[in-house]
Amino acid sequence: MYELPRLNYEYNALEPYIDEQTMRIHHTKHHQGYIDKLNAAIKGTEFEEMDVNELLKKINDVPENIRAAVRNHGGGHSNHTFFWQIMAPNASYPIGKAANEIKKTFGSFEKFKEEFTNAGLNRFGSGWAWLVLNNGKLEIYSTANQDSPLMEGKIPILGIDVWEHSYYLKWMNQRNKYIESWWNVVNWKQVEENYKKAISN
Ligand code: MN3
Repeated sequence: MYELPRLNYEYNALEPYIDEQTMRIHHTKHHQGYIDKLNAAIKGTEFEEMDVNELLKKINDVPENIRAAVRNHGGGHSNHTFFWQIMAPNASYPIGKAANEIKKTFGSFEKFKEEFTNAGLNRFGSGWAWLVLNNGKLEIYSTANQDSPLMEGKIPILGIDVWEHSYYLKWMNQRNKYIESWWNVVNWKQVEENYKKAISN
């Protein structure tokens, strides 16, 4: 059975960029909701003890009668667990191998930021924008709903939740303001960890 992971910071720690109430509801209601529904879907199956990321990599082996539930709620659990980690108060600046590779791939950090921001802005409806490692190369793209890059063999390095529940209380309809603000809380140390782990796979 899956459980809600603790945050490494307080609900108000990302203020003023992400407000306390949004963080609290997002973590205790939305993320918990995905976990509850995932647990209900896999109860009594061979998938009960599996790491959620391994489960998503094998999504096509999951029996059809629970596949949609695992896709949505397993994706939701994995994506949010990842999301809490790539944010932090007093966020650093891009560092290390990841920063170098970002510059190399996208031309400059500013170019990267622009492309990633556009991926989030252009995602119609609910979903995520991602920086992933795909066959050894960095790539920006977006997914719908709670689909995870892991489902298509890509490794997430950085990601932003662009569902309205992640910004509506503070920014209302202004997804652009939310994304602009979010850059202030990106945990680049974790991004570097994610990148190093991904390239050593
Ligand atoms: Mn969310």
